[in-house]
Amino acid sequence: TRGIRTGTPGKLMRSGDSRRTVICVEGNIASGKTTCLDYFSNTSNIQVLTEPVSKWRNVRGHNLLALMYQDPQRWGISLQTYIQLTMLDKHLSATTAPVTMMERSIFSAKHIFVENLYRSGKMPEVDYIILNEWFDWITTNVSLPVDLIVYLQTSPQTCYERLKQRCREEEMVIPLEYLEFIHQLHEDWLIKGTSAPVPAPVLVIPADYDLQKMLHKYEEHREKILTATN
Ligand code: DGT
Repeated sequence: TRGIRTGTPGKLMRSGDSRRTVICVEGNIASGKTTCLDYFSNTSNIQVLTEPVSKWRNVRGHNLLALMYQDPQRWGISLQTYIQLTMLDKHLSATTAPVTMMERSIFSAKHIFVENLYRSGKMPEVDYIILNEWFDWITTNVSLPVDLIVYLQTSPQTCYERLKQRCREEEMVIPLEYLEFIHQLHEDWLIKGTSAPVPAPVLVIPADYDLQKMLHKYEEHREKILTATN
């Protein structure tokens, strides 16, 4: 049950929302978000919400993610509309733990991926306008609080190598330039602050290291992440 009600500044919000802390983990494709979430999922009091990629790969039998990579002009708006819905659902999902850690957010879906499709000429202007209007409506009328963004900062080259290693079928068509573009959009948004409003303070964790070193980094940052939100 969602328990949505109208909250004080007139926005729709989850009931009991005020006590919940929300952390979003952001970063390029294959930057290691899943490893980060896995690490924190072993911490009591934290509930981890992974990205609903499996839903995007199977919309009643349709692999929307694969369709988007094959023909972004045609399928970009379908995927982004669906991602926006699944992300909204995650932001509003009722969790019992005091801290919720999410993989990505409705904000990066818009500020990174929709922007990327539009700016690289792969999304018609009218599709972009419709997605913007939806995003603006949602963020104006629904309370989507975020308390901290953990940005896993990688080089596009590292992501490219990890991407090739993991061999996710849909992603085999992704060239290095795509990851460079996505990287730049993250930097503009979360580091330079030149593209779109950032919904929360940003903690940057350099994430080009191997798994063992990354686990140490998370150990090192653990307290900071948990207390930065108090
Ligand atoms: P990780 O653990 O850092 O390796 O994370 P990934 O790569 O499993 O997860 P993520 O979010 O980088 O992306 C999964 C796939 O979905 C990847 O092919 C990129 C794609 N994707 C994620 N969000 C969006 C979006 O809003 N729009 C588009 N077009 N693609 C997206």
